[in-house]
Amino acid sequence: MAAVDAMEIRNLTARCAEAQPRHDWTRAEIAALFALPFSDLTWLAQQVHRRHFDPNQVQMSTLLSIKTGGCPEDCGYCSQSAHFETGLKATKLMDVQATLAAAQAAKAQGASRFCMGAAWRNPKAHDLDKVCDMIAEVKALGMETCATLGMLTGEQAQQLRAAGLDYYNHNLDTSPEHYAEVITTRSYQDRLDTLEHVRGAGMKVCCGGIVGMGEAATDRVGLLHSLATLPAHPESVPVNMLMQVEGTRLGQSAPLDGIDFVRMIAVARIVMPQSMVRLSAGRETMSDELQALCFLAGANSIFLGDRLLTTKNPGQDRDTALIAKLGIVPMPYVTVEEDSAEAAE
Ligand code: SAM
Ligand code: DTB
Ligand code: SF4
Repeated sequence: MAAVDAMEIRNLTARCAEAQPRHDWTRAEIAALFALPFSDLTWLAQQVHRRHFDPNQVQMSTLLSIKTGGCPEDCGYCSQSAHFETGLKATKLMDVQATLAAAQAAKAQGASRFCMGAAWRNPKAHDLDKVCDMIAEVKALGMETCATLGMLTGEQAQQLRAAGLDYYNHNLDTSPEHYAEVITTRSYQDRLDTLEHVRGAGMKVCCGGIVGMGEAATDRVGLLHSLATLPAHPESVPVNMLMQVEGTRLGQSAPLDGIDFVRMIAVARIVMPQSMVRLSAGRETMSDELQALCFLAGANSIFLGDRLLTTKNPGQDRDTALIAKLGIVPMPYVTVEEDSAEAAE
């Protein structure tokens, strides 16, 4: 991407200092942010981050795959798609009690948010009833709840909200242009429709994407543009580095350069200043130094535990050491109710 001159850096800095989050970002502006010298970009991201968050606080979440594998969708990156031979064993939907036990263990390890993932195109009615029971139980532990279950209708979103679901994760994954290279069994518009149903039901939105899938730099611009121009920014933006899974269509993609990954985090922080930017999949293969750069660039949420859904995550020992080295403190959990009360004051 073309270099940015000093005048443009001043203009961008001024635009980033605007008090209200912007929803009118242009692709050209986002591309110009990506093209900033690394020091200017990370400095800008840090200023934006410190305006809205305590830079030493990182939110800790835990993931549990409540239904693994056998998914009818053909997402080219996914170990759980029935279209690929990945050696993964498909399972049935977990019991409510087993899910609750996993949430209790996650809480004991310091997680404040518990996210349940299912390998579905969309949930069936009887399965959704069971997931709603899980949500109610996890919520009763005093944890923030999140689920990712595929596409939802408006009614299903309302049912989840009524059960106490705080966040719904549904990613756009990549730019609209690159999307068909990654998934053919559901469209970009399908995903936007689900996001609208989640919003309509009054839940918080967790929506981001994956990098390192062989996309062009312009696709990373396009993904952040799609996210930052939604009617409301997702409260949580997971930035996943592709976990290369053998047997999947994208399993052999060229890895993304670490500095380009940090740029992705920094630009996400700048264009969605009030969102949690989540350093999601990919930490397993990242050095402590690369992760530290991500936190400096504005990432403020991670998944704890030695497993994401089906792939590896650093695990407790490595994370405890990293957290101690960087002086990171877990972000306290503010309930949705407390949050709304604060906003109303
Ligand atoms: N089946 C549901 C769906 O796709 O809507 C929910 C689970 S799905 C595994 C959740 C998200 O995890 C995907 O949208 C994708 O962004 C991310 N993901 C899946 N496999 C990944 C991989 N190999 N590397 C990085 N991220 C991945
Ligand atoms: C998201 O964007 N990243 C998390 C969460 N949402 C559900 C999942 C990452 C999954 C990585 C591949 C796996 O473990 O199967
Ligand atoms: Fe299925 Fe979700 Fe994996 Fe796509 S990402 S194949 S929808 S589990």
